[in-house]
Amino acid sequence: AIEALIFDLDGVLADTAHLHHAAWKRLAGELGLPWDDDIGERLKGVDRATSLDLVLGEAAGKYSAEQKQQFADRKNGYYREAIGTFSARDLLPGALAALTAARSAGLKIALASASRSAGELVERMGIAEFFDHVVDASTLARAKPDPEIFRRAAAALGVPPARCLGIEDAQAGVAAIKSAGMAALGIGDARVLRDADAVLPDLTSFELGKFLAPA
Ligand code: B16
Ligand code: MG
Repeated sequence: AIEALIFDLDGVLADTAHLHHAAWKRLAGELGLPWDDDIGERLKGVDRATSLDLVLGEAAGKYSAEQKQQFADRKNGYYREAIGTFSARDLLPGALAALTAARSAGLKIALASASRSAGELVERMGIAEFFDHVVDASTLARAKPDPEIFRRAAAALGVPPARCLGIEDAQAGVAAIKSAGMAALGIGDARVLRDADAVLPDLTSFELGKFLAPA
């Protein structure tokens, strides 16, 4: 049976994907790089350095490691500016209800976000106290789709992966959950999140009872 829920943040609980997207697009514009809005889907759940490589595309080889670090910092500055006014209003629909249901059912709850701003965001949105553990993204050796972040969350909760349900909006995230040996609930488009065990358009239709049955 499921004993823990491990949530992704961006695109699952918090409406931040468009802000990451806008910050990268601004950087790309400044660098005179081509921009295709489809890149937004591929940036989801991917860590900052990998996102930068996707944005730079063929131009990636032109820049030194120092320049790339500066670009990543610049994008992060734009993003940090955008989340400076974040509050409970920026929770995605159904997020608070899902967290409340999980806590009432006595489940453990962890946050497995690739974002280094995750801790600040959950504070700003007023949901920090729901989490028994928040993985510190800056301490990870490998980014999603590697299972490290989900494994770390399960270990911190003391719950075996087979009894955890991971909840993700990104392809890379669903892949990470499955490689960690967990059940995956995808949030978004079922055609994109093909490898998830179940997919919902958003958390408003989340019914915890459906996921608690013995595995
Ligand atoms: P930062 P998640 C991910 O968060 C975002 O989806 C992704 O777009 C972003 O690049 C990544 O966090 C790193 O964020 O630059 O703030 O450290 O979906 O794993 O919650
Ligand atoms: Mg996400």
